[in-house]
Amino acid sequence: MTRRFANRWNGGLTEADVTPKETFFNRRQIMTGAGAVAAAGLIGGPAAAKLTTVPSKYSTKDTPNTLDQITHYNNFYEFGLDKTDPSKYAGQLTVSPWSIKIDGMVDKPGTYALDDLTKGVTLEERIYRFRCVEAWSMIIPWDGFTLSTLLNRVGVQSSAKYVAFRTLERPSEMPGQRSNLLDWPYREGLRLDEAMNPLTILATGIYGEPMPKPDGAPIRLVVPWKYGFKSIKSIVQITLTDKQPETTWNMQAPGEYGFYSNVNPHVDHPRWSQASERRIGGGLFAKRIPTQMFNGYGDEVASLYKGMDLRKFY
Ligand SMILES: Nc1nc2c(c(=O)[nH]1)N[C@H]1C(S)=C(S)[C@@H](COP(=O)(O)O)O[C@H]1N2
Ligand SMILES: [Mo]
Repeated sequence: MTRRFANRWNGGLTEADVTPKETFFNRRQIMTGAGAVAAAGLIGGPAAAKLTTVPSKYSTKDTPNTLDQITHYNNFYEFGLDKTDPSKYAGQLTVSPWSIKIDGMVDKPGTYALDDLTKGVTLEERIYRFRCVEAWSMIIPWDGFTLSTLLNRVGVQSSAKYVAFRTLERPSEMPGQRSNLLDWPYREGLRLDEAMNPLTILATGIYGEPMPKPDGAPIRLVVPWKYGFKSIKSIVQITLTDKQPETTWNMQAPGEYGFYSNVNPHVDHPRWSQASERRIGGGLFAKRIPTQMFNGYGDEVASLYKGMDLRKFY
């Protein structure tokens, strides 16, 4: 497996080097439920019981994808390049105990157990559109809480302007990290006002189940108006800083992936159009859907970018 990664590594790898596996879904006509996903070892952690969540006013009305689709068509390069690799290899990831180091420009830095960070927090169900830069999309019913809840708990200092995130680095359980496929650990960042926006959540589950491992157990970011790669998985570090953070895909291919990465049908990726998308589960011949500015969340977030040239700040 390591060899396969090494061979594919050519210094110019991009997020879309793997063709979407459309045929995969044609083979998977029988949709299985949460039970089958749990049985496959993809949902881990002590909280096997259903989580209690309240519906959120930010949810879309679109019909969600099935849990089976949501856990078998993933980008999680720590487990391989193929969309089906995370469903095959993420089961081995230990997600309990889990802690997050919070540092930088905060009043209460420290390494916090995940249970302590989420104690007393109400989980909301957020049904969000999720749009990948490769032009596929899903509708996912996340369970989570606003990132601002956590940031307010630790106290953001007035000097902070950005939030940086890092994923777990554990090659013994993450086979993709045994090669230099990407510059590990996976890194992402948001401007502080983006981070504090009520749409931005830390998700800990899907469909009332603990976060499935292929989707970034036990806790991952969800930023619904940005391309999928901004939504970093399996977070172990959150740093408040006054400098724009390095981000994995921007370091990998700066001409293709910028810091902002807002969903924008008018700004094409250098190698393909971003004007439309293919909904996962719609079948091979389903019509493509026109992509909406800010993924349809313009009312909530357009004001964050007033006066900015989004062609320049892509
Ligand atoms: N740590 C980590 N986070 C990641 C990725 C990754 O490879 N590693 N892939 C990103 C990309 S490109 C996408 S589209 C989404 C996919 O999320 P999903 O598999 O839950 O749909 O996760 C993002 N977060
Ligand atoms: Mo993506």
